[in-house]
Amino acid sequence: MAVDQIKRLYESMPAKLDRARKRFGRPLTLAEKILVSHADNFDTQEWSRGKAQLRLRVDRVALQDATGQMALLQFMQAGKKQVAVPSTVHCDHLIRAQSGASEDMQRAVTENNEVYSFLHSASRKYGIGFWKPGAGIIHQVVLENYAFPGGLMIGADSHTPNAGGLGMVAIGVGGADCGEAMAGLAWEVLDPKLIGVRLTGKLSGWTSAKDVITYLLGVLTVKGGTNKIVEYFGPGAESISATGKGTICNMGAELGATTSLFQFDGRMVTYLAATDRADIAKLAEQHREHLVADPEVLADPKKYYDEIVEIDLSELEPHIVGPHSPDRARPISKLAAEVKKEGWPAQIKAALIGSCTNSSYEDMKRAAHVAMQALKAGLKAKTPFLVTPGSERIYQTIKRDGIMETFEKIGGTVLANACGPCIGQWKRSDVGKEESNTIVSSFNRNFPGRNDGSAATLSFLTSPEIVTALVFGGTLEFDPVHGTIPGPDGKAFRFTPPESEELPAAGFARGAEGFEAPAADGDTVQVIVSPTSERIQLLQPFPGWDGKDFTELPVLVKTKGKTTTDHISPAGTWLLVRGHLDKISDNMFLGANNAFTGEVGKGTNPVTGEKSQNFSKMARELKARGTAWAVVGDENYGEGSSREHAAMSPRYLGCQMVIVRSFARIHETNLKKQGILPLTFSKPSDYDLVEQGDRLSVSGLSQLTPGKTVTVVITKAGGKTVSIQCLHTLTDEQIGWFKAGSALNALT
Ligand code: MIC
Ligand code: SF4
Repeated sequence: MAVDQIKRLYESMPAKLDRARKRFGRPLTLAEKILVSHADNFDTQEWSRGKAQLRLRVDRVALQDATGQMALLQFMQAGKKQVAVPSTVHCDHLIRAQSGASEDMQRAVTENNEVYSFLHSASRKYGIGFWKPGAGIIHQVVLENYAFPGGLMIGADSHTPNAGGLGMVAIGVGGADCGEAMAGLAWEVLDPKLIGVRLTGKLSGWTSAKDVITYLLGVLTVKGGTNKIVEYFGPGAESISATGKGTICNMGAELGATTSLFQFDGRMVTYLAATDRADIAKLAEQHREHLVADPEVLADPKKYYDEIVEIDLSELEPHIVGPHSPDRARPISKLAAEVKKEGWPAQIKAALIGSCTNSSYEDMKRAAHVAMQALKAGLKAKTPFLVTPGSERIYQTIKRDGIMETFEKIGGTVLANACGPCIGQWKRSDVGKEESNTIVSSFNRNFPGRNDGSAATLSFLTSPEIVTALVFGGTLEFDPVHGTIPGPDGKAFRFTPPESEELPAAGFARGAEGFEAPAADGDTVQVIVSPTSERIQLLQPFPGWDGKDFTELPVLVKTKGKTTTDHISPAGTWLLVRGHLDKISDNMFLGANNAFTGEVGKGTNPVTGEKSQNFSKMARELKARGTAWAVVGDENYGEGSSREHAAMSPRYLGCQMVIVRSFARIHETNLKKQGILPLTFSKPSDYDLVEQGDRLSVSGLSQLTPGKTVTVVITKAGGKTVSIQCLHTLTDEQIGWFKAGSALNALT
């Protein structure tokens, strides 16, 4: 964003903040300052944490190549000539990691040609900045180029909060939200509650930023942040670099949080200056008081945040989380005992560092410091080691500074600057599909099947430096912080804590940055989509609601336990058809645990009785008969990715209603946007009432009213009925989306 736009924002803040202080009758937190300064209309806006729906004006929109396809296809349906806010597209998710950066890149460009041509031509036409494949991972590139203190951004990716490391409110959303903001509409979000995290002490030794968030995940769990903003403050914050703050905010997505952010400080100034934005740093310094919480708030936080967590960084031990959920946390010193108790395979089959969460210069340098110690001691790697740099800038810099050479000397493979193994774009041949095995990484997600498509892989997450040390232990039973491993001379070898400067002393090296500006005259550009494309399918609007109540909808699937968007719409090879709704719908619920039969991805057809049928096949059969259906789900349903395919595929194949114990924020909105009715059981135990073969009815849909419960009648196989109460969070406007068939239909 141009400096003068930021200047205008900062200059407009004092008056807006004063009005807010008067209206609320109290001082403001930083998150509140940013939300208030981006209100579409402060005067008519209702403010009530956890209750009001905020209408905001965003400063930026960021898209990546997997979710961005649907976002652009939806934006195109709005019929606008240009995007209304600065926007960028980043080609990062579609690059498959197989044999190292240069071959992987070449293969990706050929394989994904159709998709890249679509994204590229659409970007050129509509005024969107285009970051080519190889330029880097969306969140790292955004942090290096666009994030700024006090800004508001949305992105079609759940880890958009990474930019909170520079004091920005950056929120992950579905593609439809992005499409609408790009079309010039105000963007809506539930007024979040606020968790204040007060940091004291200092990071030092082995403890790194990653441990702040892995520890917090253990405290708050994967649903502890739902519809909340996590705001960090306190004297300990200055001991964390801006990129370290980015790591913490990035992985705050795993708390289900709306976003996370830090108060503006000197570490942000340093980072902005190092990434060629000294002008923005100066401007922010001039407006510092508006980019931090009010002093009264910081002096007595309990009074102003809904919840407070205190973390003493000096006492914090390095943590490791997993397997299968990022909130399964413990200090690294407690891992070995748990591995034994649980019978998990202790041998580590692969160690991976990088990803959007942990690929700063500091991360790479600390990992290299550990690797150097091992090299000096003559230790041999016991585990394959894969490195994904976050951006071309990081890649060129670690190459210049010899860090890459160190990684290569320990047998490491440097992959393309892309998501790769983090999103299942990893062609692995060392273990069989069903073979139970263990991997460690510095990524942010570890759901079953996430990295290599195999649910038998147990994935643990920790800091890059701990991952690197584990390469030499080769086992989860090694604690690099307190333990030793045998050196080549037979003597016990102990690592010393990693050291690194925060930023490259010689500045960042530059390479092929990979940015392409939009065309000067978009009218001359045509968006390239072949009518016979196997990868991109132009969207047809979903039909509007027929005005009828739901009568005896069969339950296609009742999911048990964790149902992330990776369970509903898996990634990996399915990324190839993210722009083709019909084709991708074949993956629907492939990873879901069936509560009725215990199967994964399959169930009994509620109409024909056919057993062990794949859910998408079942749904297609029901659709062909004109039978709409419903889904029943468990806690935190739709956790994880922002991919709206997890809502669009069900909608496309005939789903009308999803009833769950609780929803993850982004997914609930995605369901609303696509015209599905999302309900929660008002008594969570009513989940247990739904059995195989039951049918669900809802009457009075034309009187759907915000805040009013809905009665759902369960008809049992024998004809007996049970009535239960369900809640919904639809606003009047969102009820309009349901009636129109989708948010987009309501708009056009
Ligand atoms: C993820 O980390 O799960 C992803 C892949 O980046 C997703 C986006 C996607 O599914 O394309 C996300 O986090 O939103
Ligand atoms: Fe890419 Fe992984 Fe980051 Fe998602 S979490 S943006 S897949 S690197």
